[in-house]
Amino acid sequence: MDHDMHVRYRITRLRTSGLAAAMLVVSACGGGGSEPGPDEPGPDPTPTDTPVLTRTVVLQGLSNPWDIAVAADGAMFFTERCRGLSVRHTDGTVTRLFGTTGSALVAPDLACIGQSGVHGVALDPAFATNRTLYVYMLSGTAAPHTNRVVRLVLTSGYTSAGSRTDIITDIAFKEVANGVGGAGSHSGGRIRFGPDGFLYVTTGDNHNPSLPQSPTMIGGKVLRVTTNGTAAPGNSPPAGFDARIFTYGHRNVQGITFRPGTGQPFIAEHGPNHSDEVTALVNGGNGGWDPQNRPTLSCPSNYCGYAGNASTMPMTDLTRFPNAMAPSWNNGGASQGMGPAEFLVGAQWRAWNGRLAVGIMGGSRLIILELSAAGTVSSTVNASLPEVRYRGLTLGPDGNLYVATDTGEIWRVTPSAAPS
Ligand SMILES: [Ca+2]
Repeated sequence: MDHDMHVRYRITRLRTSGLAAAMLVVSACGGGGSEPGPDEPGPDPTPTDTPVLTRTVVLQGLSNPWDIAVAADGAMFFTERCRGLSVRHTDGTVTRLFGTTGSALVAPDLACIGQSGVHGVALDPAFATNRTLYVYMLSGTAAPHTNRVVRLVLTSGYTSAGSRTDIITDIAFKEVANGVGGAGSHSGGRIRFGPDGFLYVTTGDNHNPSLPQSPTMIGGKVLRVTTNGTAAPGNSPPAGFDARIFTYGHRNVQGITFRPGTGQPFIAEHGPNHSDEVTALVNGGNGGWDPQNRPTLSCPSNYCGYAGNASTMPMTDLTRFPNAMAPSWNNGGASQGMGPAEFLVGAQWRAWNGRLAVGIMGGSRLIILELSAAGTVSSTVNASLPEVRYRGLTLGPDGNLYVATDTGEIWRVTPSAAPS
């Protein structure tokens, strides 16, 4: 009896303690909102309800919008694959800042070939004071073309861009079509600052069988660099690897986001004809993708990436690389064009607070993944949103999710509690 009472007491204490912690989180995320009055209920400290999503079309008629970054002052920066970087000011007007003719700063070397062109955009952690941002783009400055990360400084009011500095210039590009696809394939291109203040850059394998496991070529990798493009301190790839490499052995990573609470990076990458993967990254880890020639397969252009199945050409080859990072989720074994990923953060996301949103292009949906503490996916649900190709996802400083679609639109998705 005493033992049972003691157990009940402990459970009560734990619940009370958990409640207090949850209430603190809600309070911290409340943004200084008004206190509930004496007759009003306080906020639900542990919402378990699915949020109601309100979708607003912020921009339409765009040309392949690819990525979005929202500043604390409400300015929304976005890229269009073949045009460049623009900003939507808070009054709704748009200024083309960087890219093709008509931009405030023209990039004469900008190229748009196949899947490649202008991809990711990220704001400097000190953007509010230094108005510096970063863009991933395909450049024809050198032959062959290269994918680059370019740093720009904006004028006050965001009316023009200058001080262009190409901080990474040697990300490989697929120059020539081969037996498995056209030029410009698999360029990666999402860029995000982590909570550690360093810039993470995702790259692709270019349909080049050697890239993912190459120690020196930086395609098929996740890079972690300073704002000057040099290797961030603490990267620990194997000996002999380029010091900018954070993880390697990837196919075509186009989503990266950081888990709230732990800061661990999670990526989303396309599978070939199977196994889209979400993977929690470990510093120096191998993603286990190796499309180099396999004697048992018939591989066009010596690229085996499409030649096998989940057993003979796995996205994570634990036979060749027993220590590879196992995926958190593999899309049920399917390949539906997994692209962007973003953690949802804040009490306004109700039960989805802390869950991972993943955009699917071929499969035309937004998936919400619930993760265990260990990082494996414990449940999935499709968001109630239109069936389009989800190209870009960004959580704004206002707590809303911004979505770029292949139908040329940017949406703001606002969560709220269902009316009781
Ligand atoms: Ca993998």
